[in-house]
Amino acid sequence: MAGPPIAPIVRDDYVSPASFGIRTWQAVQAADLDGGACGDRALTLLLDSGRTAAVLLDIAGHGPKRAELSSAVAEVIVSSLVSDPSPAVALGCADRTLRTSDAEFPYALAFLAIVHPVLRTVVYASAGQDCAFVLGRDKHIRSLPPTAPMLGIPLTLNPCDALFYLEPTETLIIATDGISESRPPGSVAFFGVAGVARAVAGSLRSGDDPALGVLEGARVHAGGKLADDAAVVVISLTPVTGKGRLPAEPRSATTLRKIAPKMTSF
Ligand SMILES: [Mn+2]
Repeated sequence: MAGPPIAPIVRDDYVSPASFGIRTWQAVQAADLDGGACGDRALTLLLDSGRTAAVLLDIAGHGPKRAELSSAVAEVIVSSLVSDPSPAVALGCADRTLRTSDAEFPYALAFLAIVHPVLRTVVYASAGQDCAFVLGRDKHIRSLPPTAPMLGIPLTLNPCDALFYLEPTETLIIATDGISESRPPGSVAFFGVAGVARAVAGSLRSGDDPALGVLEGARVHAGGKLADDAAVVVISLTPVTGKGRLPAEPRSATTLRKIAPKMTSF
C-alpha cells in the first residue's frame, strides 16, 4: 500500500524570520618589487536573492605581466557566476580559457564561493587553493580543502561544488599563497593559516578592516616586503536589525506547508 505523499520542502519558498547581511572585505597587493598591477584578484559581487559571490584568483607567477591574463580569467568567472549558480561550472569556464590561451604559463589557482544570507549556505569550488578556512569565535579553524586541481594543466578537471553552513559566529577567509607562504628572508617560518587567522581575529576585535590586516600582517612577517602577489577575501554574516532571531525549533512540515501554500505534493 502506498504511504502518504511526500511533500518536497523547498527552503527558498518561504521567508525565514532571520535574515543576515553579508559583510565582505577584500584586498589585493602586488609583490613589492613589481608595484601596481598583478596576477592575483580578490573580488566580491552581489547576485540575486541577496546572494554574494566571492572570487579569489592567483595566476601562476606574479607582477604586471600576469595582469592581463588574470583580468581575462576573472571576467570569464564573473560572467559564469552571474548566469549559473555553480562555482564548479565557473572553474570549468576558467580552465577552458586558460587551456586555449596563448599566454606563457597559463595556470591558475582559484577559490569561488556563493554565500546565501537566509539559508546561510556557502557553496564553493576550489582549484588548488590551500589557504581557505572558516574561523570560529572560539578560534577553531575548519579547513576548506580543494575540490579540483590547478586550472590550465592538461588533466581533466572534473570540478565539483561543496557546501557548508556558515554560522553567524564564523568568518570565511580565503587567501592566496602570496600571503600564506610569506616568510622572513632566509627562513621557512611561513605566515600560514595561523598567521592569517590571528590577523583576521585581531582586526575584527579592534574594528579594523580584516583584509587589510591580513596583508599588513603578511608583509610585516616577511620583513617588510612581499615576494609574491597577495590577495585575500574575508566574509561574515551579520544579523539584520529588527528581523528577529532564528526559530528556536525546526519548523514542522505542516508549518512549512502553510507558509508555502503553492507547494504541491507528488
Ligand atoms: Mn601566488
